[in-house]
Amino acid sequence: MGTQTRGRSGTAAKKAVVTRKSTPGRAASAYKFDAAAETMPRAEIERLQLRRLKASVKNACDNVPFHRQRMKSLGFEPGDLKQLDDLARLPFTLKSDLRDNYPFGLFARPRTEVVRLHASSGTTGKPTVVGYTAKDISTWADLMARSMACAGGRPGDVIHNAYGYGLFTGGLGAHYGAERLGATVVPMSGGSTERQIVLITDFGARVLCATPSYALAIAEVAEKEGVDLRKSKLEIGIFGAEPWSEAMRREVEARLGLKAVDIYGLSEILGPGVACECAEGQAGLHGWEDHFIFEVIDPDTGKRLKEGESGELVITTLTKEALPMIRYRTRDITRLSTERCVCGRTHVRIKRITGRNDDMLIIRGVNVYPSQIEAVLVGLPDVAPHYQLVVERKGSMDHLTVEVELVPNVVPTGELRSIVAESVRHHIKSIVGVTADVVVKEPGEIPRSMGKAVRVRDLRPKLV
Ligand code: DLL
Repeated sequence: MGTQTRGRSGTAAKKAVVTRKSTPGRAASAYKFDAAAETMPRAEIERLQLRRLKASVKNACDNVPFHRQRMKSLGFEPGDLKQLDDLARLPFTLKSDLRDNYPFGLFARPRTEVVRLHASSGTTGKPTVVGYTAKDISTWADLMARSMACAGGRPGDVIHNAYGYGLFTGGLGAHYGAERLGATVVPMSGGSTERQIVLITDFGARVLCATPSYALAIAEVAEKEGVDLRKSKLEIGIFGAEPWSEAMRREVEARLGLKAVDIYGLSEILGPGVACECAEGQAGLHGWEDHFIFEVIDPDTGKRLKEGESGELVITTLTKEALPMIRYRTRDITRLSTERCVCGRTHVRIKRITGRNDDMLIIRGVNVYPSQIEAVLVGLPDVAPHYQLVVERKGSMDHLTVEVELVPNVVPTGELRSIVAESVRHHIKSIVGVTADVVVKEPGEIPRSMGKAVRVRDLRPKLV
């Protein structure tokens, strides 16, 4: 599949892939499209999932006291898994379970078999630590290569990787995936934006990997420097690690002259490559069901929701050795769809993640996700697509201020500022339904991110 097959049927896609396999001069290990895995009929996916689920639950039960005790207290044994629905009998795993078992308590392999650790930044308490065996790293590389190919990447591409390297899974995840794809990876990491632009141009990158907010920052700096990245070789952006809107997709596509594809993942499950959009459809991320089971639950009751209903995504790993996860509550809000995709892949689609449970602001009773505000702002005249939401407590009420920025090429008169402020206020009220103050800032005043953007400054007193 990939860009060669854009808009074609699944069968045509397979043909294109066969051609790609035999291209001379490519590394013998270069990624090969696995039609058997990616276009498997649903009944076959479910048979495979049940077989792998039994093994994964057994791995957790045999090797992780935390899981064993929980199953024992329910009188549940791995052998009780007779059908996929039996998974719903098992309890959820929470981020706090990882913290409570810090650092290696949920590992199902001795530390000596763990070849890599990653960890969250730990801004709230202890970091969450995740570990991988050599086989896990290889599975991750396979799934990232599959995701990149799904996004339109091809063996032989130059892939410019601006995800941060280090404990964050973005950099190394994309790196190993690009190598497994058979591409030439530029391990740039985040930052040094001027240099990013020089190397994207000079090395002829076809694919850019970055958070969408950083991709936009790259576009902005390039425009300031008079470099037109739309004329570069860039064709595909593989963007993720933070919520972003359709409006933002159109904005980045227009400013970088590429097709922007959404990629999803989280450290606790794997890192990037848990799910990825296809270039053909750009309509939801294919969740790789041969390695994971996806459920959507009502975050309040924990009940499983029907296909198409919006709720919290819960993921169970099927093939992870070092850190098997059973019904992990991601906090991410989305919907699932098993509707057939134009690309021919049969794996479930995870619709755009609108935000996290814990990012949701409740302003005077109205639920507000930053991505909803983003969708309003992007595209409004004279407003740049950079913003922050400031939440304060005024008396007993929460109060929202939206900080926006003027585009660079306007004269920032007082009159223009008040017209922009009024227009933003009006659109937020009528589309999102919340009343907000609007502060209009100078171009460049809203902080830019090199990784995940900080969209909310919550100044409310912390509850103790
Ligand atoms: O952000 C992994 C990743 C790296 C994904 C690069 C894609 C690209 P964590 O740092 O553990 O891992 O953060 C995971 O980020 O639970 C979501 O809340 C959010 N997130 C990740 N991808 C998306 C996306 C990486 N495409 C958390 N859309 C997840 C919305 C996303 N949110």
